[in-house]
Amino acid sequence: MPTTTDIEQSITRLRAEINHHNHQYYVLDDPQIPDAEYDRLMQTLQALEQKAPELITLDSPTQRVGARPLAGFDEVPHTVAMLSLDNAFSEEEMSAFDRRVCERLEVDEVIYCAEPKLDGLAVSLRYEDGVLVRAATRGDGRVGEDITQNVRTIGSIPLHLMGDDYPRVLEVRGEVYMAKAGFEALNIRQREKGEKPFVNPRNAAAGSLRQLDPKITATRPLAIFCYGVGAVEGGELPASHSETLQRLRDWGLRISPETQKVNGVAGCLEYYRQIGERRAALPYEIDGVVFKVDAVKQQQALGFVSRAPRWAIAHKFPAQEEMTRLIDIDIQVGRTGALTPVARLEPVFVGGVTVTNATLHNEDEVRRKDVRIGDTVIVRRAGDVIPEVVSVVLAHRPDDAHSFVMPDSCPVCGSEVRRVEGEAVSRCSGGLYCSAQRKEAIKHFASRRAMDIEGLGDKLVDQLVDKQWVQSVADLYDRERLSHQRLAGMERMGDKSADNLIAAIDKSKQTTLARFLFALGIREVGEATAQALANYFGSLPAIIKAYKEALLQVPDVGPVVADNLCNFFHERHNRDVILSLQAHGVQWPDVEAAIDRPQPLVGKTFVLTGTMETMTRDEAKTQLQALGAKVSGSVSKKTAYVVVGADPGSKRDKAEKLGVTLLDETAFKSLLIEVAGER
Ligand code: 5U1
Repeated sequence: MPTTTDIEQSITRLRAEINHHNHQYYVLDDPQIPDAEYDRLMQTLQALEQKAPELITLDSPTQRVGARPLAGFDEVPHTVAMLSLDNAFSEEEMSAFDRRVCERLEVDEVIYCAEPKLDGLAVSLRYEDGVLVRAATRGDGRVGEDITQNVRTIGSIPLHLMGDDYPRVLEVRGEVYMAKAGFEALNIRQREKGEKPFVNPRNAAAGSLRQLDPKITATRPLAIFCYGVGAVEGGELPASHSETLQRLRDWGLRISPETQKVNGVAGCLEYYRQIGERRAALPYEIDGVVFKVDAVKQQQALGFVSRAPRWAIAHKFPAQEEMTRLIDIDIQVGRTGALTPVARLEPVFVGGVTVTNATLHNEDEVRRKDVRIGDTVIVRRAGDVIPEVVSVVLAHRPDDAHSFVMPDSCPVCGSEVRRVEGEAVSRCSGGLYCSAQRKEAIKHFASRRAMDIEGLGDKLVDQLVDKQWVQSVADLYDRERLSHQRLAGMERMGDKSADNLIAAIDKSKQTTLARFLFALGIREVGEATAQALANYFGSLPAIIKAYKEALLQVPDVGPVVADNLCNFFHERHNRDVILSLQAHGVQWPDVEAAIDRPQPLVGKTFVLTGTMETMTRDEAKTQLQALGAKVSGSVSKKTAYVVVGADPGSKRDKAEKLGVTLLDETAFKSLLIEVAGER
């Protein structure tokens, strides 16, 4: 009879052996034993674990599938935001990106780390003490969904990191994708089962990860390439991105074999050309190449704008184009009343999806391209952007093709259509009288980055407005208008969906000032501007009361946005909606207003040059601005101080010539502490 210690030893040995073969097969693509032998090892381990179930651990290779189906996905806040990437669509845009990077870093050439951009789904994997404890989708970048159960079924994702020198907490970021062959095979199985095939590998990957039953995910041929890190605690990573990827590889994570360091923009363009040539032969779909500044210090000096880092870019492959017939041109009325001509097309498959509508942008564009109803047109789709009509194939123009005329009254509400001199856009003048504008305003209000009302989709909003149950965003919170009974009786709803929607609406009542401002849908007030307004004024009454001159003091607010804000809050109707929302319990905490804080550095201009050890340039800038200073990009006689980090550029020399005071990092930090103390 084998003793418990014998069993324990066998289990440990078998797990190590299986993990090794898993890594060889899924990560290195270099299997060392036949499948039958691997299956035998697994069966032996399963049998031993059945004999000693107390020895089963979460990271055992037998535990990849097994959990029961979920009722839904929990939310996971990302400790370090999951960023998105800016795009470049041409060599000129790539060169402009590289110029910006070099200018900011004050260097002549930068080393980049290049890798293909896969068309899949971004995920974050959290390892604690080497064990995979959580996997999440990107979501809105700040909060994602918990897909741990499903991710555990993916063979190329280790349940336990290899080696022993990994940080105590390590969040790994990567793209889960489905290879071309796996996608074809899956679609054959789908058709055989009488189920709908997937349109493209990306949709198949996303659909597979969003399965509530991990047993289904386990049957899907998913894989991962890891491309970065999020939170790191209890350990340090190397000083460059390329070395970090090598460490991830050492810990058993799958990294693209195409990853390569390149020199300057010339190196980037050459890499892009070479991958482009091999694109069709690659076993997975890619939609471009990602370039990242390799040195972590330089990444820190460059910092971020909004949701994307300044140190990375996706150079996309050219958009895909197809020919089809334009059946008609409809008018879409947007949130701000803008009328957009939309081409209704004979369905055409472009870049992996079937396209039936494409934007024509505005009246001038229709005229410039001479697009007529009945024409054969070229349709383009680039990445995730809305498909557009690029041009007309004149040789195919039929005799009865006829021109498009912008209507002079709104097709939805009949109000007069106006076009302001010098603007390309025609607008419905109906404002919130127009049900189309109301619908769009409500969709924007409920959207994820605004009030984040889950389950209030576009179709539901259309129905609620058409039934006249919801006339303004405040009506969403009115339980008489939006009763459980009414909601449950709607198309594709029921008791449970109605309950969930009401709970989501109630949850949205606790929000932030920035989200609320953004949700109001004031023209040209995007997320960043809403955040800047909230930081500067701290409360909604202060913003409503502010004159144009005060609004212009807010970073990023120019005369047009200031006018839009004044006009919006001047409207009685808008103020009533805000009051009604607050009366229904919508609330947010006030924040400390920048204007209330003393600003000891008002009137002083700083210039930052070189790389600091303990803070990024963006952090230094934010601190200086909070103290009232202006931060400029160039040195002049008016500059009060030039802050000099490591490897400074020509700004330091210029400052010396002009006799401007130079501060090294230590002196700069002392100054910050000193003036902050004065507040
Ligand atoms: N290959 C790759 N894809 N991708 C996507 N690298 C990469 N990096 C990303 C994203 C969103 O973001 C980091 C630059 C933060």
